[in-house]
Amino acid sequence: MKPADIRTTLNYIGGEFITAASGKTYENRSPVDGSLISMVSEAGQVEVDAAVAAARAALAGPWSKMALQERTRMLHAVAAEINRRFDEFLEAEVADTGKPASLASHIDIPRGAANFEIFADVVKNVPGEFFEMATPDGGGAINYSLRVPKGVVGVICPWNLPLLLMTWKVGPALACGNAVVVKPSEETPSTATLLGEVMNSVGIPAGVYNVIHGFGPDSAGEYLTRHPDVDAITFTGETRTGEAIMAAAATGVRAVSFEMGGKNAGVVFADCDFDAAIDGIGRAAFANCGQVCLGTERVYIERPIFEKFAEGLKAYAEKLRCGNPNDKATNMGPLISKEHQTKVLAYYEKAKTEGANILTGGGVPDMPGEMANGSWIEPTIWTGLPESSAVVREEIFGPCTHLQPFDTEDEVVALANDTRYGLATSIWTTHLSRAHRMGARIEAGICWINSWFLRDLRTPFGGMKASGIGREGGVHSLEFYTELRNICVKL
Ligand code: NAD
Ligand code: 6OD
Repeated sequence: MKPADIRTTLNYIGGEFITAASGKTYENRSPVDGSLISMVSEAGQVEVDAAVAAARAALAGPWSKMALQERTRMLHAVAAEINRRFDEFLEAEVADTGKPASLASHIDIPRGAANFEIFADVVKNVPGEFFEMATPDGGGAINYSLRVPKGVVGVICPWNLPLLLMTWKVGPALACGNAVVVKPSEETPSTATLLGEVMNSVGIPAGVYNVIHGFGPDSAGEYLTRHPDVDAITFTGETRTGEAIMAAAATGVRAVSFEMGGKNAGVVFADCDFDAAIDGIGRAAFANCGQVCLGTERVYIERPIFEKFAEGLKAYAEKLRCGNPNDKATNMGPLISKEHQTKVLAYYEKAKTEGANILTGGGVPDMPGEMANGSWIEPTIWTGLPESSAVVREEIFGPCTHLQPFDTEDEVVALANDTRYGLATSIWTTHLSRAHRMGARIEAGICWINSWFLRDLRTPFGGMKASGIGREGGVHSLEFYTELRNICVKL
């Protein structure tokens, strides 16, 4: 691409698209072929201060005075505008991530719109609390609750489902009347920026939604999470990053909501609907090139069907087609970056040195032409590793999974729970009672039975153990994005 054709992705502060005062930029490169997508204007402390100040000012302006009906109408308008500009969002998301357009058009972009609709409806319909009480003088008293916005919310996002995960937090935050400063991942700056145009065009007041670009430590991410005028921080990303953000949030005792890593177990019983289990575990292991926090990197299979299941999953993996994300036949994109490819390949090597049996994959596919410069990787299935192996214990975040046979329910519960994480699980069985028993016994915030990534946005979403703090979704999001106040009236 010639320099004159290269776009600059700008920060969005107080309703305006801003170049950082330092003039610093960084490259946003395509994971498909390494080509330059845009130069990104890197926010410094000055821009982070400006974004937080713009958000604070918005809270003092028309946003906080706006009637709930009007605020929620505007959020529906945001959703409608995302849908109207669907193709632009799709193009931007596919360019940044390299994920197949067929996937992004079914999941990422529709959810970007739905995340505004659902939370607009939730806040309109959630009832308050009311308690009557007796008092010694016989007059009595009543108590009722009020929900008020938390204030300025810092939103720190990852790169795997950029628009979906960002709006999953911005939707409820705005529905509750907060103002936000979003720090998208440095890998995927585009759709958050495009959303700024949407906010302007539907008339969301300036400063309600702000976007600053940059990295984590010693950059925009850290400046935002350390900013004393940020009231609460919501974060999706790696557990290690969550630890750093929690330390930053300790100053000023700011509230946090964390959705973090996982090493999720899939459990397949011999009585499962076999084809449905292959399809479900196949998606859980390989969708989005394995870059889904809810994905399954460990599968436990009841011994009588172990060999058959392993063959079935191998066939599933070998049918996946890497390629241009805009080709209809492509159902597997690249990893997000060369850096992530190096990390995932290191686990592929470790699996070899630890003696894994490689059922399929284990390397980098040959890609034609310019795509040879992308961060491609083969979907990979291993068997035969000990449970103590780093490959079985650590989150890899790639299209890979380890298969292990089991004999009893107690055994598989112990295996599934032997992890510091607790995000999600999927259980495949037609035995009704066992399905419920397993759902209760596996330590995970989200349990799918005979399904995977089936989302009702009213349900609580989040992780146990090192996978998260708090729950978002439906009314649960209100617990984080509002302060609940009690008013006690003596009668
Ligand atoms: P990451 O933690 O590296 O980065 C996430 C965001 O945090 C980025 O915007 C980054 O710039 C920022 N950041 C990094 N260090 C920071 C710091 N010290 N202070 C402030 N901000 C900082 O995660 P990633 O690589 O972008 O995403 C992959 C990870 O996200 C995986 O571990 C995955 O499991 C997790 N994830 C979890 C969920 C969930 O719902 N539980 C969803 C998606 C992804
Ligand atoms: O569906 C969601 O709301 C959600 N937070 C999904 C997370 C996927 C992780 O990669």
